Amino acid sequence: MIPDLSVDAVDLHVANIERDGYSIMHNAIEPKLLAALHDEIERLQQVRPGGDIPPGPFTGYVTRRWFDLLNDADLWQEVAVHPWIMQILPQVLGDGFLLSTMGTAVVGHDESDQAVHVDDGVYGFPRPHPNLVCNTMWALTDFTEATGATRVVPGSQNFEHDPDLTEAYDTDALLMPAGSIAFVLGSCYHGAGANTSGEDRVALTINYCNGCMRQQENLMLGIHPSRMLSFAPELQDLLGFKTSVGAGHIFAQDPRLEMQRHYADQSTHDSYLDRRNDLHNERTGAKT
Ligand SMILES: O=C(O)CCC(=O)C(=O)O
Repeated sequence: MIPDLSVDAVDLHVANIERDGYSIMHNAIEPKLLAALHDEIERLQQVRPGGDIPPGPFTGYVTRRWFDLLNDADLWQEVAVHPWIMQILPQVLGDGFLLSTMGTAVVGHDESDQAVHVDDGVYGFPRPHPNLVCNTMWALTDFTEATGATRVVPGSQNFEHDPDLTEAYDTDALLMPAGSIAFVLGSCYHGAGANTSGEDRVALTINYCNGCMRQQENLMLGIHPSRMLSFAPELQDLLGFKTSVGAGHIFAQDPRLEMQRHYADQSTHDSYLDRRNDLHNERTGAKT
């Protein structure tokens, strides 16, 4: 298991995120997990070829994005609660923050750069506002200029407006070796770089939000309750199994109690998952 970050390291990342809108952690993904993630992405390519969403100008034409990952291999449960991320995010998003969406971003060769955007733009809040979202970009291969490292506009979390998606901004590349994880604040202007390397840039985007915001993926509906009850309590909390200030209760109690009464006697095997991959073409509109 990866050792905890020191208090000084946590403080440094929190300060970087506050000042620049991003921060990079090196050697954050242990070699065994890194290898297992590559194997899992190859498996996803076999069972749901090309990713879970159709090609498009914003999400990419040769970028493979798989979602709903907590219904896939067990290792995604480990990814969601990475210990260093869990140490840092309470100071960025506040206690009771939630997992918002988990996806892959496997950017293929010849993909052009993505429009510069913000991840908390979905909420449409006037700026400046408190931190609503923080993304974590997991580099499973090297992030270089050529592979299409995520590009950021440092300090843009303080800008008064969300970016104009048609505009070209001065950006810096988040250069980092495979095994690193970068935090990118939801209000920091950013986008994937163009990939001219001839190889895939393999990454995860694991995105968290403040506990009073709606999660981007409807995780509470997408995962069967009895399956969620089999997850570690820390992950259940991130899915919404605990109250955040006054939000998220049932009968003014910890919602976990009612979830257990309701679903604990049901099988953790969700039979829908047996045919979920077979519906891939129907979901993405892919021709068979
Ligand atoms: O893949 C990247 O480098 C950034 C992805 C991103 O920002 C997004 O898809 O919202």
